[in-house]
Amino acid sequence: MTLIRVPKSWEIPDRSVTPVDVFFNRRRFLKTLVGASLGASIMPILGCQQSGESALTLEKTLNKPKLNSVKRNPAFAEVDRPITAETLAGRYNNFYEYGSGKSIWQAAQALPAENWKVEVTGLVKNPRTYDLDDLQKKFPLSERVYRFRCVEAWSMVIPWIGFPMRELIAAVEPTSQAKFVRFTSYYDPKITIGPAWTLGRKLPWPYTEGLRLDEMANELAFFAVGVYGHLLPDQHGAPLREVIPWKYGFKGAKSIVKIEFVENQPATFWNTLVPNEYDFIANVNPTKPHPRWSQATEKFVGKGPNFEWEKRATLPYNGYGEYVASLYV
Ligand SMILES: Nc1nc2c(c(=O)[nH]1)N[C@H]1C(S)=C(S)[C@@H](COP(=O)(O)O)O[C@H]1N2
Ligand SMILES: [Mo]
Repeated sequence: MTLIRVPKSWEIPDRSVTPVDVFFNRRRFLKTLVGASLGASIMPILGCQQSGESALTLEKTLNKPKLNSVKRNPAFAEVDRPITAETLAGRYNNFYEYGSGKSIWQAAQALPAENWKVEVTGLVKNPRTYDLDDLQKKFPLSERVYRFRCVEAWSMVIPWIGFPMRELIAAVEPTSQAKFVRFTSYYDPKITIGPAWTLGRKLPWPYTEGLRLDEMANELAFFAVGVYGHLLPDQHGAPLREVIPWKYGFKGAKSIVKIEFVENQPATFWNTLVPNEYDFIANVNPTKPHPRWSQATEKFVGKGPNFEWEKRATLPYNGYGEYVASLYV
């Protein structure tokens, strides 16, 4: 197990990490070349993007119904660094269902977010299937500005809109047997066109993640239905995703279709694929390096509209120790 390496586009040792802005510009440059050589007819999206008369611009994908009446929670109104530009967060994503690169915002528009249903099931007194309307009626929405830290060592600050996970716990009432929760993301290989195999290993689709129940009940654990003042764009995991700000980003499953309360620690996507690199707990921890790179510092992207970034010291628990450190003593 420990000998198997599954390098993803971003899994590169710290010493050879390409600055994010350079990486992005190079990718765009390469795509432009590819688009030019293949011709606009087989690359319609790229072709449109370049001519500016686009069927699918980034702005269109971000233009979701506004959540105007939602108030920012004063306890989470700001952090120690600026909010990342929406047009940056919306075009630099991880969403393997739509591809292993960062530029999945176009491919993710295939996600059928309309008439969404999420099944809440398992060891609960009140199992129930909710649609997005039910969720918004049942759970009052608020906005929280959270730091966001990917295990790849880039970070952002994102203004999420949603509701605390503990509200769902109160509604469905897990039984005393329930010790963990498992989240399953939408998966349909006809639509989610991301890789099925990597280096001879089958990816354990669908994407799943999990938490201990006491982690889920923590004040910070959040379900997002919106971001930047409107409903979630598809690339951010519409219409419902987890946000766990003290853990690495991969813990936050996108486009959730199922929430199961279970007795034993559930298998999860990255932990199943590469267990020695992605543990179940995955708390942000500057003193615990990833096997292939340091986690002592991070590249904060949020200084401007593009990939201007600054190097920052990684904060234990991503800066949320006062809320969560007691969970891990
Ligand atoms: N279903 C699903 N959820 C996912 C992922 C994914 O590939 N599939 N990637 C994770 C990772 S590694 C990160 S860093 C965040 C990225 O969220 P963002 O694109 O909204 O910034 O989503 C997480 N949730
Ligand atoms: Mo990530």
